[in-house]
Amino acid sequence: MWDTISDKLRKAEKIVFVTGAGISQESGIPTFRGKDGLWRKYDPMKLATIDAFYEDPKLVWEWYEERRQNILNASPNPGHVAIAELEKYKKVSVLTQNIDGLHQRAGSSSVYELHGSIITIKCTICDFKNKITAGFSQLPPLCKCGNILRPDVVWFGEALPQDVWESAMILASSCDAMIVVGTSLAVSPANLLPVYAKQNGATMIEVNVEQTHMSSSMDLSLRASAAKALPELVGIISHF
Ligand code: BJW
Ligand code: ZN
Repeated sequence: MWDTISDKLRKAEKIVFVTGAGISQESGIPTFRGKDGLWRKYDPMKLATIDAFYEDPKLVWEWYEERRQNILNASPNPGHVAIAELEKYKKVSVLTQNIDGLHQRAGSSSVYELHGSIITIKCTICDFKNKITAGFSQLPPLCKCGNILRPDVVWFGEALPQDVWESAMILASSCDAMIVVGTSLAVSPANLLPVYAKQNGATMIEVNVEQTHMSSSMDLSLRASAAKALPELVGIISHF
């Protein structure tokens, strides 16, 4: 069975990775769900919805600033690096739910940020959007128009950036192989991407330290950490 799968992976032209918080866990960035997950300590409805933000923008900003500092001090791990390396051999796209920018810092050139980015801010009212270049003198920071700025991330109940989502659906539906890494697949609509790939006959691989509801639908489900499994997997795919 392994021979057939590795053969299909070597022959695949278009490979899509769908990644979640688990891929950055070994870079020291906490996941959301699970025993050390952020949602054990914090209530998502008090931090990751627009209502929560308007209720207490300072609290939400403090949480994002603490996470942003941790992310800026973190480095891509061998899992991120392996995905970037695969670009030497295949057409690779990365559809990530992560806001940490570590795929780009590892060298991946085709990254679609489904849930936005922690290093970008946008205005709650006008069209202003920019990269964060320095610390803030006050929280919440204010836009030139006088209104509150917010992190450019997607909270519960908000739509994903439409252009990113449309590209992600097309890439998922047309890839030869999809590798799903470090996501619980608990959050929609990102958790539909493996469904689209499978419906279109892609070879499906999962890398996760735990089982997910899609593990049994995979051609291969590796119960291993991303930093350990991805360099091995990429080695097999790129070994002609
Ligand atoms: C390892 C590992 C290692 C660990 N190696 N593996 C009821 C009310 C309101 C909304 C809904 C509702 N029911 C359904 C919804 C929809 C909602 C949703 O799905 N909710 C569910 C939770 C029930 N979705 C939305 O609201 C989305 N928008 C939407 O649907 O819009 C509709 C719309 C259309 C048109 C107009 C308007 C609206 C938006 C979802 C936004 C999610 N946002 C967050 C926060 C973003 C910013 C931030 O980071 O602060 O995104 S929530 C959080 O979950 C974050 C993540 O990207 C996302 C996914 O989590 P992920 O990555 O899977 O992490 P974990 O922790 O869950 O899993 C980690 C995995 O790694 C585990 O499996 C581990 O085993 C594994 N692992 N270490 C390998 N070393
Ligand atoms: Zn503004």
